[in-house]
Amino acid sequence: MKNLSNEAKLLSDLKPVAETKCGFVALIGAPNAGKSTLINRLVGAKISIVSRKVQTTRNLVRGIATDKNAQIIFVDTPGIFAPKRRLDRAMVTTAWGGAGDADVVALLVDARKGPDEEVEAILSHLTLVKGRKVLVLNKIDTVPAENLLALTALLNQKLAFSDTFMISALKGHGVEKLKQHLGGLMKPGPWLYLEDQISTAPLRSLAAEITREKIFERLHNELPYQSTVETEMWKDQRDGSARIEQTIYVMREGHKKIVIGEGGRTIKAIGSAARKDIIEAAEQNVHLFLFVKVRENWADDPERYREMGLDFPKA
Ligand SMILES: Nc1nc2c(ncn2[C@@H]2O[C@H](COP(=O)(O)OP(=O)(O)OP(=O)(O)O)[C@@H](O)[C@H]2O)c(=O)[nH]1
Ligand SMILES: [Mg+2]
Repeated sequence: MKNLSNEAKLLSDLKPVAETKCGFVALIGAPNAGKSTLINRLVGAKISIVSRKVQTTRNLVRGIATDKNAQIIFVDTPGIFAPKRRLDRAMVTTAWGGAGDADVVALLVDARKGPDEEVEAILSHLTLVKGRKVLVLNKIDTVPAENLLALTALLNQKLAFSDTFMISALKGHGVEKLKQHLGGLMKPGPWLYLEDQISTAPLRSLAAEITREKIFERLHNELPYQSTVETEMWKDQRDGSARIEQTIYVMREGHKKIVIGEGGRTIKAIGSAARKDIIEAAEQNVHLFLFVKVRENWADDPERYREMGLDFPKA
């Protein structure tokens, strides 16, 4: 009797392991291809910030989705381009690192742009990356259908993709099918994250990213890539709300003036837009306090890289 119940217990322990599947899918592509838009759509919530401008994502953002018994851990990566500055190099190295560690690499290509120089460079490097590769043509809402077949043929000639998908991350077309396919590619194994977890980033980093997105939206022309945001304090209050203090680092005194704006108008607008999104992400009321600090060389400061989740490139 004892043995039997032991056996039953053993079986019940083993069963979920045998049935579940899990794995990593890296989304790579040129800047602005729509990687972050896609990961948000796959996960069903905003976990990675999006903008019209290139080079929005700076580090690896993991989003967790499930398809039946498969847990798929998507890794959003910074856009890959020819890096110049130290921060660019850190971002591109990180993106390729994400691709190398994944079970499946999904290359996102902006169907409107097609295989430009950036995509060509990624394709030639991608041949060196092991593992299964799928091609995802994004933004199909912007091009006539006949162009897509030609583009599929051309890109598949350059690299042997196991499959090609045509999607609109923005509108959602084809995304479910892509998710199901990727779910089918996951290997048997236990889930690495809890069923209801959608991201591995702590809320405080997401909150900092949200504020960065709002700065980007308003000030990209004045401050291209010249700011970074850190959440310095997140304190849950008795009434269920959170007091959050964030510092916006800029490079020059002049930039500080731009962020603050006339009579504090700009920073107020940034703060209220960010607060709205942070409330949604945190599911609690939020009091957001923003501070602006000048750090001429923040882009050369290892501490800032650590906060961003990037390795600091020596040169
Ligand atoms: N029309 C259209 N626009 C899209 C689609 N997917 C993304 N976009 C837009 O493309 C722009 C860039 O999207 P992101 O998701 O930030 O692109 P990304 O690849 O993450 O960019 P980086 O982080 O800079 O590498 C945004 O303005 C999106 O709204 C799509 O399917 N159709
Ligand atoms: Mg992005």
